[in-house]
Amino acid sequence: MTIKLSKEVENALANGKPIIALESTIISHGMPYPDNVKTALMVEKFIRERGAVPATIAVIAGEIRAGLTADEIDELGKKKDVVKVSRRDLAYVVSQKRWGGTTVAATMIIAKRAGIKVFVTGGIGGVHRGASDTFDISADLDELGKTNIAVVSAGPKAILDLNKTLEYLETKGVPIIGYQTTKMPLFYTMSESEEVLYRFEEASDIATYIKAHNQLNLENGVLIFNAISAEDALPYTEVENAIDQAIREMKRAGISGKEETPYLLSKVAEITKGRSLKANISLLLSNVALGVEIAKALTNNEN
Ligand code: PSU
Ligand code: MN
Repeated sequence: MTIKLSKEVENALANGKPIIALESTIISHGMPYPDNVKTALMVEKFIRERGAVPATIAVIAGEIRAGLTADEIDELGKKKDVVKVSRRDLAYVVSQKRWGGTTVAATMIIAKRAGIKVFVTGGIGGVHRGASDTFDISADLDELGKTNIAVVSAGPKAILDLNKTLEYLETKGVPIIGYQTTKMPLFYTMSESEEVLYRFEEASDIATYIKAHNQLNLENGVLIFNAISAEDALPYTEVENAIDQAIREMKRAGISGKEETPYLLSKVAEITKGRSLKANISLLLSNVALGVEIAKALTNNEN
C-alpha cells in the first residue's frame, strides 16, 4: 500500500515521536460544515499542543494519505461527493481517483501500515439495532479482530446494540480496556449495567498492556474506552428516546446500509437540538488527550 505522509508525520515516524491517527468519516459524513472542519482543526491543534503529531487519514483524489493540510481538511469537509470508505471501498476510491473519508476500519488499516501505534476516534461502529433481521454489522468490528493498532474511543456509538456489539468483539478476541472506568461508556452517555473487561488507572499502565499485547504477536487490535466526562454526558434515557425516534424516522425514510450511521447521528443531533454534537466534540477531545498520553508512554517504553 502506498501511503503519502505529510512532512510532519514523516519526521515524527523517523524520530520516534508520538503520533495520533485520526479518521475522516467524521469530517466527510459525521458533522455538518463548517463544524466538521473546525472540529478537525481543533483536534489537530490540541494534539500538537500536547507534544504529539496528528495524522488525519483520508483518500485525496485517489491518494492514500496520513497527515493532511488545513486546506485539504477544508475541502474534504466541503466536498459533496466524498465516499465513505471502509475496507471494501479502498481499492475503488484509489482506482477511480475519488476523495474518501475513512471509517474506523479503513483508518486502522492505513494507520497500521504507516507504522502508527495509536488511533483516536469518537465512537466505534458495531452491531446495529435490528441486526438479527438486517445483518448490519460494522466492518469496524472485523477490522478490530485482525488489525493490531490501539484504538481509543468513548465506546460503541450509542445508536448501536451494545450487547450484541460486545458479544461480537468477544468472538473476535478484541480486548476492552476501560480507562478509569468499569462501567461501559456509550459514546454521549454511560451504560449503567455493562462492565468493561479490564480497568486501568493510568495511561502508562495501558501502554504497558499494549506492549505485552504486541510482544505476544496477537494480530487483533486493542480497544481503549474512555468515558465522556459526567458534566458533558447526556442523560441515558434522553439519548435512548432520541435514538428510538431517529430509528423510526430512518425506517420511514427507507435509509439502510452505509447511510445508517451518518443518518442516525445527524437525526439525534437534530432531536437533541445540537447537544449530542456538543457532547461528540467534548468526548473526542477527551479521547485525544488520553491517546496522546498513551502514545507518549509507548514511546517511553520503547526507548
Ligand atoms: N462519526 C460520525 N459519523 C460517522 C462515523 C463516525 O460522527 O458516520 C463513522 C465512523 O467512521 C465509523 C463508521 O467507523 O461511522 C461506522 O459506520 P458503519 O456502521 O457503516 O460501519
Ligand atoms: Mn453497516
